[in-house]
Amino acid sequence: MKSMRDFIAKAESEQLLKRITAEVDWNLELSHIAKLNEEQSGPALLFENVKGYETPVITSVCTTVQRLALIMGQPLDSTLVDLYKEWAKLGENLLPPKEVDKSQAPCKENIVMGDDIDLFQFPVPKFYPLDGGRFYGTAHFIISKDPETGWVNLGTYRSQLLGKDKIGTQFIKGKHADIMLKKYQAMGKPMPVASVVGCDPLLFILGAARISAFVSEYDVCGALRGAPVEVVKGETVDLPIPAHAEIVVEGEVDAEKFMDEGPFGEYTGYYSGVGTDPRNFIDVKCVTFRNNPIFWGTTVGRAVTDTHMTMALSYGAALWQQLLAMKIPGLKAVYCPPEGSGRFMAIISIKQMYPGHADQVLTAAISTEMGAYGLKTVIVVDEDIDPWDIPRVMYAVSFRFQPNRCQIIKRGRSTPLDPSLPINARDITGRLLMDATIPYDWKEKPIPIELDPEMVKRVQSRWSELGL
Ligand SMILES: Cc1cc2nc3c(=O)[nH]c(=O)nc-3n(C[C@H](O)[C@H](O)[C@H](O)COP(=O)(O)O)c2cc1C
Ligand SMILES: [Mn+2]
Repeated sequence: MKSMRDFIAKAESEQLLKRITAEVDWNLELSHIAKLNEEQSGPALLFENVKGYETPVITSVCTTVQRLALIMGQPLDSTLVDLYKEWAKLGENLLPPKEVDKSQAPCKENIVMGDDIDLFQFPVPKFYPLDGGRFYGTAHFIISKDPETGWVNLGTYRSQLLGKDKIGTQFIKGKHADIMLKKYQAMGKPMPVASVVGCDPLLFILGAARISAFVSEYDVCGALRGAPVEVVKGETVDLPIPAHAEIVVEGEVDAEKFMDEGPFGEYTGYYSGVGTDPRNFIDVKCVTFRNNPIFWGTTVGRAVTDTHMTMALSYGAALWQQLLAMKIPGLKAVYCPPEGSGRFMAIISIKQMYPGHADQVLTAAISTEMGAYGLKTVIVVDEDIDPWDIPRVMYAVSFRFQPNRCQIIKRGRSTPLDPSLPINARDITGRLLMDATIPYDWKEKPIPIELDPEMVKRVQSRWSELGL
């Protein structure tokens, strides 16, 4: 799968995509159809008739585990945990992108520069009534390059449409684009960037994934696909661009220039602040797009919908991979529930092998790249509990967990989006480490109640006789 068009063809042949031919308004209507559709785990939607526009809009690409499996090229009956394991296995063999000639890059079919640029030519949706405007970049990512090392980063940071050649940015502190932007600022230069809308969906998933610093998401995509991503040089920026992208915006971000941005209905189900804030923006210098481009959006807002599933896959896979890399024995599985956007809670099952093993896993989880940012609650369970089997996890939390053995970490890196913290004090979060295992070091363990196997057989053979 190299492009959004490949995804559409595959999803359609598996009946996982629906074309909407009726006219739909970009102003709230489109997002509300997508949101309600996603709440029912509905199909990917290709809106072919957006009021006032020729360009179609696709939404709900990542909403179900089945479609995540399709994107990853895995069997359609895979579970999220299967996908984490596959990701961790394939993700080891980083494969850099391959540069292709412009003639082989459909993203260059149309090139618009300077005064001719008008981003209002695309059917950019407005998602929720209190949103500050239309959001151009939701299912997109921003490409930037570290000025010192050349490391190329792909990061999904929302972008509001602020003018015909201006889109907002919100690089949260410590995100890779933020780290890079500060370096350009120190050099007194704006940062060249490119935003990509519409591409191999795996690239977007990786844009939103917590891949370690200094690693390019392009190389991870190559690893997961088993084939390098085909990239082409930007027209005005020295950045590799996915050759099969639908719409590419090239421009620069000046760390010292601001425009009013937001608010935006975030994946926490709340607004990230109380109103508009001054934020950096992309001054757009060039737009390139395919013939008949396809615009892509993801509904954010209240869980569980498209963004939450995207994050449940990439955050869970990253946590699993990063824990494996620590070479802790006995790890069985990890589950990051989509209800927590895959990022606020993790459940880990282990086969305990020594005293303190469960504690080691708990503290390891919050020390991974993924866990060190915003993960608030970690639960470790014994191997007889599947971490995705929430009723069984509740059983373990009820009958094996003991509050006197839990640990509260008072300070850790937070996300400014966490609505459980006051709006002006969201830099630092606490963390809860819950050991819901039977302690390894207990000499006398609770004796489980077993049924008598002979009697079970006998009763089963009499089942219909008993009228059951
Ligand atoms: C739809 C969507 C919107 C997002 N918006 C932002 C945002 O505005 N700012 C931000 O810092 N992270 C945002 N994120 C989360 C980042 O994509 C995520 O933290 C990712 O790891 C950033 O890339 P990086 O690790 O290379 O910095 C968003 C994720 C999704 C799926
Ligand atoms: Mn990154």
